[in-house]
Amino acid sequence: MNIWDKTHECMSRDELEQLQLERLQVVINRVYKNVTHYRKIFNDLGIIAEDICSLSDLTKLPFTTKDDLCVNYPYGMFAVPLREIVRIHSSSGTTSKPIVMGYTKNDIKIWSNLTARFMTAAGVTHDDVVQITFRYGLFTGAFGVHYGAETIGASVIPMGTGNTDKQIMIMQDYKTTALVSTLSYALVIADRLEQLEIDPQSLSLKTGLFGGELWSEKMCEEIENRLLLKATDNYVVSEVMGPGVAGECLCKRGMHINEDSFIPEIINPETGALLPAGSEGELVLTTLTREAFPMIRYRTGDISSLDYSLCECGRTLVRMKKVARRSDDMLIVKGVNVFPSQVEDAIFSVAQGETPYQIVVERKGAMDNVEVVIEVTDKIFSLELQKQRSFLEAIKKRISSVTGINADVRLVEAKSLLRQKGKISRVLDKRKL
Ligand code: DLL
Repeated sequence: MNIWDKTHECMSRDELEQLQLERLQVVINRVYKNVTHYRKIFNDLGIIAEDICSLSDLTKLPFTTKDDLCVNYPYGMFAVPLREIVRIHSSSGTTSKPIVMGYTKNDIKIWSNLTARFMTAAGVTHDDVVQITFRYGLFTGAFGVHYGAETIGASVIPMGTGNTDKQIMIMQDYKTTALVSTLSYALVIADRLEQLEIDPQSLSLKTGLFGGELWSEKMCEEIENRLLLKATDNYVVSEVMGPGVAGECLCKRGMHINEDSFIPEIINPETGALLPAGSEGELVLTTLTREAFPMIRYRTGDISSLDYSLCECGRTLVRMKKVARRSDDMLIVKGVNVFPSQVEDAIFSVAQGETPYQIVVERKGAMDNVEVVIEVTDKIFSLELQKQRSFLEAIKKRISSVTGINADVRLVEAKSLLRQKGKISRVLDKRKL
């Protein structure tokens, strides 16, 4: 089994912790000097950089949340001037404004190498032809993996999303060996291959790198059998970097976290208390190598646990279990993060006030489907049919522009949505993940 960076992926725990502490102290000094948000919080709490003498002192520091990042939109959390930023990405915030992440030249270099690590761990080499079906653009997914694959020396096909028939044609003709996608999109490809009566044996696929969303062992087996490849999971958090935070090796006993770049902690999501090794709780990450956008104790909202036992692959990096669920109400729909609050804002802004609604998420075949069901109110009822249609269309457009997903929007009779203690639950997630 190949290892991309033996020095950092196979360090003894003592060496690793020494490196983490040195890097952490540098980060603390930098954010204090350069990021007003952190300077203010540290001053309020009376924390000085010298207070951080050991890794366990990390718990003295405050958490960073998505809301902190939203408040500091767009560039407030940057630790370098804009002229040093060479790339800007964004991810969904809890409000209608996204979170904006910046990268220096060096950040991109480090990111590419961290991504190269999990791709190598999944079996990718310079002999591979890598087809990337993530969306290119503001999302971190496609570019992160793209640069990682190029760093390895593989041949990259930057397909982007959609157009499944063309994806399949290219997969056949260009002899794709490694497929980068969400697992649900890989299932769509498998369904289409069946419809077109294309035998997967006739393809050259060997490796599937599936990140960005929750998937079960059962789904993994299904895709391995249908596409005849080895599937591994990898974990993406844009706020701390993008893809390359953690990824499975072929032993598939959890995703190795790149601990020389991120310190992981598991906390009780209710109290914020640090939990002992092996406990299930919310994953918190502190970046150690990000120059432009350092993050101290970032609350990912993902529930997982850490396994420090040694892995047969030879990597000493801790493994995080597959994400079990979210600690908040964030939905992941076709790999896109959606907060119910964003959808609610979209509905209320078009309706010019509160109106009863429910978000219904289902899986239709392999794909997620979102429907927003809105109860007819007197105000809506009084609109003529044409105006009702434009009203629904305007909500659909607004949801799409804020969240990036296409939802079906329809009206239902007044008082027809199920109420519990007089309240409609905002989300009905019917998917069995
Ligand atoms: O955009 C994730 C993505 C990448 C989607 C590529 C599609 C294609 P973020 O918007 O930063 O990144 O979303 C990060 O996605 O906190 C988890 O809740 C979830 N997530 C990421 N990887 C996994 C995974 C994209 N392997 C959020 N398993 C994270 C389960 C995952 N959930």
